[in-house]
Amino acid sequence: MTQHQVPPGLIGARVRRKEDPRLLTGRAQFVDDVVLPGMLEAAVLRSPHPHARILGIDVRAALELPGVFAVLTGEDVRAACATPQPVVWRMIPDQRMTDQYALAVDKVRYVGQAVAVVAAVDRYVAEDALGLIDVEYEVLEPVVTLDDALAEGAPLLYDNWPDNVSCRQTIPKGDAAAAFAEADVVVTETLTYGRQMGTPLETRGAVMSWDPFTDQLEGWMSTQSPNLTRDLLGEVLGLPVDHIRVRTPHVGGGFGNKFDFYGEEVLAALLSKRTGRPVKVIEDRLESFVANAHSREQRIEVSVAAKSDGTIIGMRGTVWAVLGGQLATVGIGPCWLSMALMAGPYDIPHVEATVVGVVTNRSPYGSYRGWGQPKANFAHERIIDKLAHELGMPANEVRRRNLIAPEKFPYPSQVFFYDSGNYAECLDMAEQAVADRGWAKRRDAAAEEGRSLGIGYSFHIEISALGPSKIMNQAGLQHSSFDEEVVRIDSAGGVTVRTGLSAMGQGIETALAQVAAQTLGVPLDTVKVLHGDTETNPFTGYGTGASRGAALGGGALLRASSRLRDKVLRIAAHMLEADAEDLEITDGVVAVKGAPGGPSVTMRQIGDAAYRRLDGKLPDGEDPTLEERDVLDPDNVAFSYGTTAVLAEVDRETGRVELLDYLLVHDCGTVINPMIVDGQIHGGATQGIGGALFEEIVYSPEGQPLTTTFMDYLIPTASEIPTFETLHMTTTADHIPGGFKGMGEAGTIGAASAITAAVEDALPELDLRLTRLPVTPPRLLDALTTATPKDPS
Ligand code: MCN
Repeated sequence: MTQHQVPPGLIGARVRRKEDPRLLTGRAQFVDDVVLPGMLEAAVLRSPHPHARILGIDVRAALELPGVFAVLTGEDVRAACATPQPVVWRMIPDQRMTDQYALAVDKVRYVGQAVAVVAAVDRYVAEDALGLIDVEYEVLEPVVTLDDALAEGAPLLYDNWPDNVSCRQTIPKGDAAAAFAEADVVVTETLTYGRQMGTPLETRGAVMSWDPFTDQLEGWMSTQSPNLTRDLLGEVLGLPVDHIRVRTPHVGGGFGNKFDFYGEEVLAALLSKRTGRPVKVIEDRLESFVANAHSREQRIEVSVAAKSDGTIIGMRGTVWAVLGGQLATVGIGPCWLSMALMAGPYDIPHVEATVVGVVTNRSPYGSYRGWGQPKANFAHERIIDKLAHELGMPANEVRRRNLIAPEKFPYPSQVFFYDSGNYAECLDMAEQAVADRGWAKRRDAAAEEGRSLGIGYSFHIEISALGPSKIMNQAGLQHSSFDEEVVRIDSAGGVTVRTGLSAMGQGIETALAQVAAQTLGVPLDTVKVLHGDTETNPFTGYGTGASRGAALGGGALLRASSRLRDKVLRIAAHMLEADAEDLEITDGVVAVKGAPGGPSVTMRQIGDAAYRRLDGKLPDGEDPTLEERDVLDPDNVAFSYGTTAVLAEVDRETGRVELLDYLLVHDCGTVINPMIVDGQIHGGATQGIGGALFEEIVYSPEGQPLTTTFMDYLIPTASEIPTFETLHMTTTADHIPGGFKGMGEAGTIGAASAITAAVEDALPELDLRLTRLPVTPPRLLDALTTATPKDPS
């Protein structure tokens, strides 16, 4: 058996999630449940202006309020910190950095930027004290939109920059100019992706406790990346990392936002140092809308050069990243990825893609589930649809003609090597499934009744299993991206897995337990998975992001568990006076293969032999205890992929789009738990639907955010969400033990492309191209009234 094949069993089983009973019975503990003796609570004063110079801050009245223990301003933070807030993705070497601290020092550059912070006996007093802080601002002209920022003579966000451009990079593959010169047809599109963000049920928060006698810092945080957070805290605070412990209680949703490292955790640490007491800071929902990483907003110009038979020979594109007032932890990362993956799953020999990062007076642009991929997908899928329209071919024919063929893997794209896949088969499966379900008949029958139904497709790829650390370092990541897993059988035969990966709802605890239980041959409920503590758990580079948990954690754990199983079998062989090769482990009992009822030993007896009663039971030369660890730093990332098909209905009177059916054919290599994978796809697709039809963070022309409650920022509810169906295919990642690929972001990536295509299909008489997201009812009504009828020729 090769390393990427696993025998059927618990891996691949739809077992119920181990995490759910705690969550469903209300026994889960979140950061706000952490209460320490003498703990203070903090509140943050935030800028009401999008762009202003800070002329002075008077905190005297706030400090005098009974119950207030400390007030910090930007100058205090700068003096106390070793570095500004770090940016870990630096793929563009000459990028202009924004070097900001947890509190604004000289200028504010977005509404909601933190300006001062108060620690008090409780949040009420802290909030009252905020009202007593007097900040003198010189209000400056805001730079609200991309066009404002790029305009000749635009106000500058950074006085020492020549313009508002933070970075620009072009990555070529082949000779795009030559391809465009010899094309039969060239199509061009300008696309606008709206500004969005993840909205976890639990907002961000931290409790920090700085021991003044030992300089040990203990933190409880709602973060997806405890190890990275510990490292970055160390960097900013100038503390050795072994003085810092980060714990993550339950994380009530992360969605990428909680991957980033925020100023509030630094503020709580500094306040704790200043007061000698633990300090809690919890973001409220309004703060969440302005202080959380925003994402997605881009303008993308994309063109393809094609032959008249639909073969694409060249692609050009520019991603205009509408960054906020300062760089977030991931810097240009997500926007760079939109550029790097613009050609998507297509075998295009000549590509020239550019990313330009532009700062504006909006909240910082950071991580959100999918990273740059939904935008890259919107670019390549919308341009495919347009090319098909231009050539009078079905869009899926154009896709099929250009999808990377299975024999071309590993396939060199502009930047990455795609590892494996059978893309055309995936598209075929989706088309067949749609045909089997009679969607076209439903559409045509509805048309007879005067209703407007349409079918849309998209094809997506997803980068996952983020390693290999050295290459990522060379690409600009200021951190590692390997994973380490530890598995131990205790003296009573129970299994404990320790992981540095963190859980935020994606089911990693169950998935890892399945891998360990199957490999060790023990019942699932005897496996405990411990996570969320940097002191007691192994180091995971990066954090839980980039859909790396199942592949890297699963792969490392598979190897560690296999070695532990070998040791168990050696001990059992000694105890049973048998040959280890003749033994098997079933339900935690080791016995001779094919000899039911014969001599056997239980995991508990083996635990006893390895920990307590070594004499005579532990073979000579075998160390006591039962523990193994493994590190996985794969030599490539892994690309999963899928086809999304959507059946949508458009209400021509209201411009409302209703999703009637939603299908995804998906391949993430070996699936550990198909039930969780389906759930991940549903959750991701729900976010994708939000971004396609409902969610947008809107700013007024003056730079004020207008969407700061769920009354304005419309996340889809159960009534807007269709029934999802997922079909699986399996192309293993041969460089990952177990063959696992990641998929946690899959649903977000292809949703908007498929939905916009379905809406266009529902309005066949109109020459309608939907290029702006989200497609809200007013936008669609506007498009309906301005679109020209299709040329009947
Ligand atoms: N899985 C599997 N077999 C595979 C791949 C995945 O069974 N071959 C299952 C596993 O249970 C695994 C889960 O799917 O735990 C997701 O796996 P993976 O793709 O490795 O993703 P990560 O564990 O790295 O999770 C991160 C990813 C990202 S980047 C975001 S953001 C995200 C997400 O997944 N945020 C989530 N899923 C989320 N789900 C919930 N409920 N809440 C979030 O905030």
